Amino acid sequence: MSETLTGAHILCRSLVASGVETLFGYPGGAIMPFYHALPEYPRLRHILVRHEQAAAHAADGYARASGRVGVCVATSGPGATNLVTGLATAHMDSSPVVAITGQVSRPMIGRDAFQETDIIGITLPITKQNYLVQDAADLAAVVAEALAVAQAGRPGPVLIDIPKDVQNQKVPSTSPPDVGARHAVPLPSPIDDVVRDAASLIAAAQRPLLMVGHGVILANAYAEVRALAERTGMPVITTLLGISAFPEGHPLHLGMPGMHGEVHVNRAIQRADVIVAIGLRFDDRVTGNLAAFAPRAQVVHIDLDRSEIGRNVPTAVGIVGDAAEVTRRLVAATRPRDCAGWRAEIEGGRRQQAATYRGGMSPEAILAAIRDATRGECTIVTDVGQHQMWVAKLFPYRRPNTHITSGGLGTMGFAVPAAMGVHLARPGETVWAISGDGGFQMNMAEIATMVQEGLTVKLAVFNNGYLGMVRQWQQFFHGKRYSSTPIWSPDYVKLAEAYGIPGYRVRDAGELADAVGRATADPGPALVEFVIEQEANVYPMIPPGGSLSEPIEATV
Ligand SMILES: Cc1ncc(C[n+]2csc(CCOP(=O)(O)OP(=O)(O)O)c2C)c(N)n1
Repeated sequence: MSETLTGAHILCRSLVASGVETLFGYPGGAIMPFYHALPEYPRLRHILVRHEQAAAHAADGYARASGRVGVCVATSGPGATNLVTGLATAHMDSSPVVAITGQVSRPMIGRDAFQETDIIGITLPITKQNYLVQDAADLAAVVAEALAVAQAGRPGPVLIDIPKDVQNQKVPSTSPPDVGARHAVPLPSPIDDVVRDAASLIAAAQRPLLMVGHGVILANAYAEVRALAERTGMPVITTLLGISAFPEGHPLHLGMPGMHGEVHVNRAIQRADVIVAIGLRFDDRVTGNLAAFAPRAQVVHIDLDRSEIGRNVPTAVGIVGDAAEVTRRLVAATRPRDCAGWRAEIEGGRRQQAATYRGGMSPEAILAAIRDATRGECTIVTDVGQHQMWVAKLFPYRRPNTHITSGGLGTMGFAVPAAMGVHLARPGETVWAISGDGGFQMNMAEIATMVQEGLTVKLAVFNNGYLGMVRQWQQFFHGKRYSSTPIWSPDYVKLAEAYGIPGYRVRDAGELADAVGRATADPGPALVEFVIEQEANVYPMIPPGGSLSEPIEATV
């Protein structure tokens, strides 16, 4: 006779069977049967966050850093809706997250029951798939499928909504089906013809460029992309989410394109005759005005998601497939060349660039201090705003996948909780969460989670007293009317003290090395507030909707 189990136990067993080790969550009425079963599964480590949004971001950070699925848990109603921003963030950045939500019991669904919310309806557009589990007998299969779907092809979030009575329902236990193979995405074949077409375009190009996006990180295609660049001599551009997919400091690396891209990078795009784009979606922050984007270039677009090919930018050759596999074939189909003249032309432009930041507590000096204290061996998680752009442009990422940020949704409040997930995925790594004073205040309650759970995250707050990036737009485009952007902060050193962690305030560049060094060396979480120039700007900047050819540059 087979064993009888509750839905809650089947859920726990299925998670264990799928190799899940870490859950980020917050309990409540409709998910209590699951939390009741959980202590019987010591292989599932549950991290109690302070807000469900943080659970979703932490699961996202865990997923991005580990390449495995990140799992978050919440109760029905407000618990589930608090996950929404995190799921939308994961959806936009193709991060494999599975959210498990409690739901009111089946007979109460549709009656506006206490804490009932249609989370399936709400998350439909921001998940790859979602499930309302109506029978505990389906749970093992649903969990296995949800985890497979989250990772299959282009990764993304999946939600499983489980009514409370289904968690309590007793059914004969079944072993979870092996669904992995069903969701594996085969490389469309034959692709050799299109790869040959792409190789001929590269061979004939005078000014080819390689644009590298997040898909290269997701596909672990670092070696292949580097081989392609080195074989063809194509200069390499990394998008915001592609940063750390190609070593900064490599002679072929140019930098970041788009709204805050360096002038020589955007100029190279505007002059290029062939652009080979791997694992990116030509976001509007990258292209600026699409009509004026890369006017001379024929585009080779390699992406796992067929719907991205030709979506924003007309494509001469589209190749649907895994970035590593396609790039490997492309390397084999290309002949060695060096593009020296083209690179010299671009480098000439690079030298003309003005230094954009004043001395003292410049972002350069702060990031140099973090680089020195960690010897560059750290993972940096950024929030959203000016500091995000400074870090993207100035930190010398050498190791793959060591820059994690919310690119697509641009979610303030992401860095602090996501960094907790990164730490759990990479326990031996130094993890710095870098935020502005605005975004930090959105999720700083998670310091309590770090202390309670023993999570070592280093917290950097760039304090300019403003919602800096919005203030910058107000300065440039709204006649300097700083409407609702000055923002007060608590005393961060005392805040750190209240949580029982070391806190440092740095007002002077001379104090940087000491504070950053101490914070880095501390065995637990530590906070450093950097008091920076209030009206520092991120330069250059393409005005929203403008052409990459028309940057606003620093005048200092
Ligand atoms: C959740 C959320 N709300 C609002 C915004 C709009 N926004 C983008 S950048 C920014 C300012 C960020 O200020 P701060 O965190 O202090 O960072 P800074 O730009 O000063 O580095 C705002 C409000 C956003 N991206 N996310």
